[in-house]
Amino acid sequence: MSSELSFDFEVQQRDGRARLGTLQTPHGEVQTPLFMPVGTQGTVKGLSPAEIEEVGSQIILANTYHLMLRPGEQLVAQHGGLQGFSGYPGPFLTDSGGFQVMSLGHLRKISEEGVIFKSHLDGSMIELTPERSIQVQQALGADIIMAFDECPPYPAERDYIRSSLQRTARWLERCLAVKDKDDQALFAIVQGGVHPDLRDESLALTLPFDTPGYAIGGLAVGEPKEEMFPAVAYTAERLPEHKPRYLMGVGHPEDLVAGIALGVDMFDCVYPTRTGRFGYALTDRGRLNLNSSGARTRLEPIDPDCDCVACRTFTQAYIAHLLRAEEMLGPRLLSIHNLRYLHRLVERMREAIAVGTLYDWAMAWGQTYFGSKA
Ligand code: PRF
Ligand code: ZN
Repeated sequence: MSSELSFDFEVQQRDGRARLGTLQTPHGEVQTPLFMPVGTQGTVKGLSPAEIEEVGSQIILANTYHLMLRPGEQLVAQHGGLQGFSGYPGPFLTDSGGFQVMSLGHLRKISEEGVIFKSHLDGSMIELTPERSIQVQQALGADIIMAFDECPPYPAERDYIRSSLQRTARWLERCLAVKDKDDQALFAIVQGGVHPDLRDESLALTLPFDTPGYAIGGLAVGEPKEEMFPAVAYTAERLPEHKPRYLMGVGHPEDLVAGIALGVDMFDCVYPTRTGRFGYALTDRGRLNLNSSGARTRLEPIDPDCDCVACRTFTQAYIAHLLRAEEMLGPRLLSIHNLRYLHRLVERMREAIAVGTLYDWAMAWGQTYFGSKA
């Protein structure tokens, strides 16, 4: 196995199970815990690279599935990778593609070899295998690449979850066998649904590969939160102390607060940008609907304590007007505000971890966040 050059993770401080860390990547150092905006097509929808930096994003998630289909990984490679292609100079992480094949629903066949699916763009049949996923992710050039895994839907039969976590471990071995670039860190993905014994089995099959980071996959796929959080807690506390832990596809504010308290270091989710495009703003008092008639006459910003350009410059009434008039600045401003909100939320938690007050901070935050909805 190749050693990952210029990749390093250090835990600086702990508060309960929560950790404060630094992750060194070839394109810069990032502070954990962190939230990654989703840039599926090599762009965080609607934001320029300068705006992505201004809201406080440290690393962007891009998708193997979409970029291999269009424009093709070779064109990205001709730009020197995702940084040269997108103009965003910082670190990237790419997801491996299997999950996107499943969630886009064009899956044709899944076998030991890999998945065969119909392209959502032109209907052609495409094969994605562990080897091909790594080849594409190497061409895209992200700092962190993900193992090719299988994420069962919820609910799924125990036997199916079990055979798929075993297959995911065999696929991990195939991913590592073809990986031949040492400037990318490959993270393994632990599966096993919400079942502790299946999480144990996945951990036992995965940890011997000693990858530089681990993802908790297979959650936030429709299971109730009362089942998700115990599975996060169970898995996170069995992962190595000195490696980053990434909870895939999770990113509602309350999930970040709980996940960080349970020892997770990295998150990604389309939620802040998608809900922003739909006209919703995230705040400490819950989610604000700017499509509502009430918003049209509010002469105050979304959040007077927020330092984003939307809150520093505009009233809610103006943003509500933009949405009604279908002006593209509206969804853009809400995407900017929502990303800034999540990054600030995580920043506030990093500060609380640093001084050992995370528990009190989280209780106070929860009272405001949930209290105003009751
Ligand atoms: N595997 C991969 N990507 C993912 C997931 C997974 O299980 C999830 C689950 N929420 C989101 N994205 N490869
Ligand atoms: Zn704001």
